[in-house]
Amino acid sequence: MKTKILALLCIFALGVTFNGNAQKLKKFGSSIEKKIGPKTIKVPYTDVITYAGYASPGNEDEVKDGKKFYYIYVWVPAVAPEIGVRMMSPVGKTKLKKAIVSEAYEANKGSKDYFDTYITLERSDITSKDNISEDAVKSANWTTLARNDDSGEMPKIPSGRKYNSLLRYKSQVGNPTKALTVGLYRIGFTTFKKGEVKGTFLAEVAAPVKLPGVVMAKTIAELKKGL
Ligand SMILES: [Ca+2]
Repeated sequence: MKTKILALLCIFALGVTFNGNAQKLKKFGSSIEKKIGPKTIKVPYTDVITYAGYASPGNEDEVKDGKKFYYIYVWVPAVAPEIGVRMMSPVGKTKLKKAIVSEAYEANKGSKDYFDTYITLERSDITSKDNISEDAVKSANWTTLARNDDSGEMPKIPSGRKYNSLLRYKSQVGNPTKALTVGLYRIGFTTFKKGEVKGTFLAEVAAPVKLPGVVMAKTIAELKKGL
């Protein structure tokens, strides 16, 4: 009996340790704050799109400034007041209830690999969905609106460091180059360090209002299917 209790205690202790390191995303709070009693909370975004992927050497979309970039494309069909982007690696214990799960993630979901994430939010000069094509995307002008390396709001990576990324970008109404107008956007994700990127990741794009017709995809071909 004593051994049994001891074994149970051991399992319990192990469970606690695992949970302590488990990566799990909480609700994605917007920049809008609300007082609830003595606490100030960030009101969660109402529209969140989640993408689960797996980055591996050789499947990057572009090498820019020595960094291997992977892109997720987002078609924004209406003027948005704010866009939130966050990314974590590895996927860890986060539930993928409504996520878009890529084939690469499905094939590698058991992987323990992860990397130090780095995100960018870019807008193209493509403002009509009829003009979206592989060639147009390649030759488009891309403007970086925001970037983030490490965010203290994100779960720590398995080594205990706060290396995951989060950004919130508010539309600057009246400033055509900084407003979140209708158009094709992309999230660039890479590592802080230059070199190979390998591991599972979750990327989320979010808005504080329901934006009907938002399409998010890893490739232009997939994006066009959803338009
Ligand atoms: Ca980072």
